[in-house]
Amino acid sequence: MARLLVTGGAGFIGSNFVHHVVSQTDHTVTVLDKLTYAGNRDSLAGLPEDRVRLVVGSIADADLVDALFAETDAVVHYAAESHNDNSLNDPRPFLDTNIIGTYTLLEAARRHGTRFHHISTDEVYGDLDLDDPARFTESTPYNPSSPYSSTKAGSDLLVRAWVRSFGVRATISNCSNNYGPYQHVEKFIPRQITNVLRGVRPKVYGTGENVRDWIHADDHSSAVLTILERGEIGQTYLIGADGEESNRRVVETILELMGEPPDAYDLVADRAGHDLRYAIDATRLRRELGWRPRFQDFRAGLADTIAWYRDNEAWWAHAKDGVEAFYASKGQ
Ligand code: NAD
Ligand code: TDX
Repeated sequence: MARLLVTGGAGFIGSNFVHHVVSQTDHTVTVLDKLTYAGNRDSLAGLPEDRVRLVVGSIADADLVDALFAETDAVVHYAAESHNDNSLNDPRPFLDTNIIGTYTLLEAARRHGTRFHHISTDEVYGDLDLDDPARFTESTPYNPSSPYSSTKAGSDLLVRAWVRSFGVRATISNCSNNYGPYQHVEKFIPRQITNVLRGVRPKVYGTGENVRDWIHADDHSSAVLTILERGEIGQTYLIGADGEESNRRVVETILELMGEPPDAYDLVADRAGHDLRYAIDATRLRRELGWRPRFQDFRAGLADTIAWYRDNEAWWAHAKDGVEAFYASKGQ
């Protein structure tokens, strides 16, 4: 049994990780989450109170972070400003949380000698051409495109420097696009599912040919737990489940699964600097740590996700109008 500190544990992937830890281990979890617009305490509802505790606060609050590290065996760091479109609108919170917040945690890890796992994204590697046979590996050079991905790249580099310069016991993982329950309606898949539930046509940026490499959030969680338990200190592991799909195909599948004509969507204004394609080669994680994804059938995973949003309107309804007003102001 270990005492875990999970930053950003009231967000999408962090809350999926907390559910996974509770069901698969006997660890206790303290969630440190600022409950920004993206955090939701309801994502932790129903978890046992003797194993999961929510502390509302910022990862950039050095005193609070120090006190929590003093009672923690290992930290899994999910907290971030996570949405590319928001980072194009107002980059500042991305610097404050993703860079200064990560720095604050690393300094505490250094003082307390705490095992630290840093959650990052494949977007740090930039993008690939649609017909490029290459996929990202752990040695692909960093080339981020957006304010969001550049701050994630910066935070990864801080972790690497704190490992080498100060001996912090850290690992890093860079994962592809996640889908599943508890994802904010600002993101692509929940936005389109909730649009269809509201009788609104899905909105696809540009030509819709952009490709993302989808993984179920629960598979991301099992990979992170594997790295936390057996990963080599100082190493980076890419996490992906061979799930490349164009945005068009994703929307067509959602429409089909929801009983609508597959062409009942609109092409809207493109995202500035929109990355074309991401693709992950997760060979290291599979070979060295023996990890395997459980959700191999994207269509079935999407059907489960649609059912979750249909059954949990109270979880997302309060955020929907504000998100759509933001997109409408940009012609999206
Ligand atoms: P999210 O936006 O759903 O959740 C982020 C959480 O962090 C929220 O609960 C928010 O309240 C909290 N937070 C924000 N600023 C904070 C601060 N200063 N202090 C404490 N808590 C704060 O994001 P997500 O999609 O769950 O992403 C989680 C992590 O996974 C991020 O680091 C992201 O870069 C990474 N990631 C996401 C994806 C994806 O597909 N969503 C893929 C790869 C990696
Ligand atoms: O309405 C939309 N229409 C659309 O076509 C939205 C919201 C998005 N898109 C496109 C943009 C992307 O090509 O869909 C794709 C996915 O968009 P997002 O859900 O915004 O994700 P992305 O920008 O790919 O980044 C996600 O994966 C990597 C997460 O938000 C990041 O946190 C993670 O690092």
